[in-house]
This record gives sequence, C-alpha cells and structure tokens, in this order.
Amino acid sequence: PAIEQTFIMIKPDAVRDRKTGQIIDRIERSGLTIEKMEKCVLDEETVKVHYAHLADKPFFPSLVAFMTSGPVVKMVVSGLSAVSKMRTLMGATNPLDAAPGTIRGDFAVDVNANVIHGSDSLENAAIEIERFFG
Ligand code: YYY
Ligand code: MG
Repeated sequence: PAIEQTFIMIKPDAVRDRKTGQIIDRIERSGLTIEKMEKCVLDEETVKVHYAHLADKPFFPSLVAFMTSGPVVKMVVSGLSAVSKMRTLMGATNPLDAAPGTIRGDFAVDVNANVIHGSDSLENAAIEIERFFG
C-alpha cells in the first residue's frame, strides 16, 4: 500500500451537532494523519462543482442548500491507502446501510445529511484537494 492523500469534509449537520471532535478522533485513531484543516462556509458555486455528477438528481437543490447551511470542517488526510481507508471508516452513503462502528453508521440517520464527505478515488482526491485548498 502507498501513502496517499484524500479530501475529507465534516458536513454542516455534524459541525452543528458538535461531532467534529469525535469524528477527528476516529480518523486519528485509525492511524491516518490530518495534514490540513479549516472550518469554513462553502459558497453555492463550489458545492455545485463538487457535486456536478449529481446535478440531474431530484435531491440536488436540497443537497446544495444543506451543504451551504452552515460551516463545514475541510481536511487533507494522509496515510497508507488513505482514500479507501477513509471510505471504509465513513461507511455507506445511506446511513441505513452503514455498518455500526462506521462514522455514518454511528452519527448519521439521513442520506441527505450524512455527516461526512470523503473522496472516492485517488484521482478525485487530487482534484478535490486542489478545489478546496488550492
Ligand atoms: O460519495 P458519497 O458521499 O458516499 O455519495 P455520492 O453518491 O457521491 O453522493 C454525494 C452526496 O449526495 C451524499 O453524500 C449525500 C447526497 N445524496 C442524497 O442526498 N441522496 C441520495 N439518494 C444520494 C446522495
Ligand atoms: Mg461521492
């Protein structure tokens, strides 16, 4: 396994519910390293580009509204197989399918507000790190 960097974002629901510390703790306990971290409010344009692959879905307008509804905590996380390791740690997109012990399984109840984003490939990780930290 290679050392990778991935882009992670704690979403507005989890920040609002003061889950940031517990989520960061899980990331660090898994052996991954937080390289960069910033709390910020996303603008609509950035969210629309980030989720462009979902632009034709019926939930897209509410997804954009949710992601701009309050601050997020964005991060660059590094470590061995960081991309897939974070996806495993996060659990399935729909919290109803996310296993207990995963971040979404333990902290999320709704697919529309599922607590955390993590890049789904090494290629997208590089694009997203540039988008949010470039
Ligand atoms: O990468 P991941 O976040 O696990 O899932 P995506 O398929 O990229 O969807 C991005 C985002 O869109 C998801 O985290 C919540 C939202 N969403 C939704 O609100 N309703 C769905 N049926 C599917 C996705
Ligand atoms: Mg995705």
